[in-house]
Amino acid sequence: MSQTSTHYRTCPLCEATCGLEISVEKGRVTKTRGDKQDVFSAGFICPKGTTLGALHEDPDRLRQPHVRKNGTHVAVSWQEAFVHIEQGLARVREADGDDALAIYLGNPNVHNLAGAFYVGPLIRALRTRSVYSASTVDQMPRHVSCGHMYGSGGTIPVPDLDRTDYLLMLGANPYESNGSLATAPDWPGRMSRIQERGGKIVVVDPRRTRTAKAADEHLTILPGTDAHLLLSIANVIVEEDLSDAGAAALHIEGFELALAAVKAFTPELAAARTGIPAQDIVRIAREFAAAPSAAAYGRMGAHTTRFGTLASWAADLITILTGNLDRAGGIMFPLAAHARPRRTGPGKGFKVGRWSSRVRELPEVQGEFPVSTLAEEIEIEGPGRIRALFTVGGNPAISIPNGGGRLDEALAGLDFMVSVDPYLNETTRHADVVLPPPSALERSHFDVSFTGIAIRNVANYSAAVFPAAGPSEADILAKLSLIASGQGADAKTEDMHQLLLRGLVQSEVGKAHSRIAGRDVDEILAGCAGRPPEEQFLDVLIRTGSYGDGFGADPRGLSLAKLEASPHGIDLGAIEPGLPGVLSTPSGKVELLPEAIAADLGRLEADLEASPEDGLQLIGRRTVRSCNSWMHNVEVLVRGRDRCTLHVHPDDAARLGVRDGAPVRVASRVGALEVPAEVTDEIRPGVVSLPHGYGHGLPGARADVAARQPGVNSNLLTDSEPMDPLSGNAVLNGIPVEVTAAG
Ligand SMILES: Nc1nc2c(c(=O)[nH]1)N[C@H]1C(S)=C(S)[C@@H](COP(=O)(O)OP(=O)(O)OC[C@H]3O[C@@H](n4cnc5c(=O)[nH]c(N)nc54)[C@H](O)[C@@H]3O)O[C@H]1N2
Ligand SMILES: Nc1nc2c(c(=O)[nH]1)N[C@H]1C(S)=C(S)[C@@H](COP(=O)(O)OP(=O)(O)OC[C@H]3O[C@@H](n4cnc5c(=O)[nH]c(N)nc54)[C@H](O)[C@@H]3O)O[C@H]1N2
Ligand code: SF4
Ligand SMILES: [Mo]
Repeated sequence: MSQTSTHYRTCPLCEATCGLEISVEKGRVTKTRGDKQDVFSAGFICPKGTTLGALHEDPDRLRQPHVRKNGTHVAVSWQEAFVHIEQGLARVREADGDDALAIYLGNPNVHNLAGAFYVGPLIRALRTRSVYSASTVDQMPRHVSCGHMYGSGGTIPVPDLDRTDYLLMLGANPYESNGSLATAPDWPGRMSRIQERGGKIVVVDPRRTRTAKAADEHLTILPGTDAHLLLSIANVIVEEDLSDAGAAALHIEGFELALAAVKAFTPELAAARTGIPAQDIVRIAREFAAAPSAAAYGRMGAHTTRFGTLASWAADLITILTGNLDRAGGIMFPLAAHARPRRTGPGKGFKVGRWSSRVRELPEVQGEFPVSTLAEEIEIEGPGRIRALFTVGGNPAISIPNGGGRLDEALAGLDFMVSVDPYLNETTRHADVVLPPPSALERSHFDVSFTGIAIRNVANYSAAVFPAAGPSEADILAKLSLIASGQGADAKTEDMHQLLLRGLVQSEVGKAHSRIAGRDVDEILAGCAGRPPEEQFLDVLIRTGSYGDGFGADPRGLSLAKLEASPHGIDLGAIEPGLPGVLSTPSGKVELLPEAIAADLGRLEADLEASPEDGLQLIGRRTVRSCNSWMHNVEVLVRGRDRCTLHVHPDDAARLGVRDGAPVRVASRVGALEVPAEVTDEIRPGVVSLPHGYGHGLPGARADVAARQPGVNSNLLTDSEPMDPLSGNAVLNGIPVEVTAAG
């Protein structure tokens, strides 16, 4: 057997889903390049893409379960770890009941198959409503606005990057982040092709980012005011009679009401709030309406503010008012390989608030509570107080408001904590038991989440590069589910897998419209046997999905085996119009002015009168060599200058007596920290920026490289009180701070 081999696989680290070509020699990765033949990424990668080998070999990555004994984590057998969990869980349940259990799900869950299929069963087995995730420090506003407009939180239109003539981007920096809620490898290339086609890109950001530099126009907005900008653009479109929903009009409810709702939001008032001159707002509105096709696209900067859901809605609003919904070059609904075939007719619609949080009585959204409330739910006494926490692939001690201080203390005070994570990080250092999943190279991959929001319909399966040294993440989560449902540490995970799979197939054959309606369950199960369980799930979804082979019904259709035989992926074509089949609102139409949105507009209108902040406002940023909090342990990515600095505009620096490179003290309502200043005119005066994901080197954490350049935790400054009320999303941008020279 040859000792060198080449493997093609999709990078699971961010939303861009780049294809990698990985060379392996004697069991070690020797080279990683972009896969030029990948049907979607065509060779594009970023610096992180080459580090899967380094992550796999990182000596700090846990290979064995760890249990905390006398304050330190020691390696134990899997059996010992599971018995420990069984006992710990029993203790908490006996003392405080099911309501004392909670779960936090971090970002990597949407980047692997186990997360897609095994997190739900674990939540059900825990019998708890205390579910938290990184979604409420991220994209929850988008789920909520789309849920109200299109009927489901998962029905998210994406900008048609490859065909649009006009892209208005708010609070997104894909040159560093590689994009979000619009999966597209090589944003830079796709953006320049918009310009080569004669199109225009406008970037709205308080910072002159690399993305802003590449754009045709950059508007330096004041933080937290994107909803104002977008509504004033809508106002111009309406006042100047430029609105025309085009072919989508047939499927839109509330058009006239929406036109009336934007009356108050004039460009003059918006100018005062956003810092963008009224004549620019008017011009952008006219350009947007006149463009042959146009798309408004907002992300982190637009969503993680007090008006996040309104901003998300308003971006779709202006796109719809100008006839750009569901057509080439506008915003469109992808159709992934595993997506259910579309059906028309009214749906159940989108509901929030089916239950409420204990302390602040905030509504459940998508089955979750705002993660900003996690600390108080642990701290405050009374029935239902959280006493045991499961975390799966997350680091809330760094990623959520008040993470470093208050949540850190709360975690230390829990009665029991279990983490599924490959690292002892700032959060998992508090866990009684840490269960490490295999590395990314030790598992197969398919992007269930991101093919659903990709700007082109593609399907790409990758096989594992190395055999897994321990149980798969699906096995770990299945075992936790068995333990949580009272079946003990010795229960067989295979039984759980079979139960879940059978359930999926049974429900599918029972659906009148399914491609396998009425078929024999055992026959179908036999048809996808012989693979890891998470792949069998995927196979069932793909084969019963929109392009599927229906287990023999359509031999030309897709199956996992077909994908496996196409290591560079299968291109399923450009996105096609999907109305009305994508909709699941009770009306069966797009709700242009949903009730919840209409009710919240008053809050924005009241904010028109607010005077702009006179002090400094803090915003975040990402750099291409980071991945939230967990990749600062990769030497090649952190080499060189310190990237955890406070960006300060020269005018502010002069006024505050702050020198480039010198330490400054930054204080907010809730906390303070010291960090080196970086004086740069790439940020708007009055605004300062600090990246998140730092604050390493804490006792009990194990990440040697990261600890050498620990940086500071920016979420010591963010406040867990203010929120976007419709989504429960945290406010991570536009935080009032004071900056003073330190030292
Ligand atoms: N390199 C790298 N890539 C990543 C990640 C990472 O940590 N590092 N994380 C991944 C994840 S989980 C996500 S969700 C995505 C996020 O992807 P993006 O949404 O592109 O996120 P950011 O790069 O943070 O860009 C947000 C931009 O908003 C600007 N901004 C701040 N406040 C405001 C405001 O009020 N209004 C406007 N208009 N702009 C504002 C900031 O200056 C910043 O440039 O990135 C993913 N990709
Ligand atoms: N101030 C501020 N705060 C922010 C943001 C911001 O822009 N500004 N961004 C927010 C955003 S968009 C996000 S998504 C969150 C991220 O918040 P989190 O998801 O809480 O944090 P991460 O740093 O992504 O931590 C991921 C963890 O998963 C582990 N991990 C990696 N791969 C796997 C795997 O395959 N399986 C399992 N089980 N674990 C794995 C890593 O070791 C790491 O510990 O942070 C948010 N916080
Ligand atoms: S852009 Fe994202 S998916 Fe592509 S190589 Fe970098 S981290 Fe991986
Ligand atoms: Mo995120």
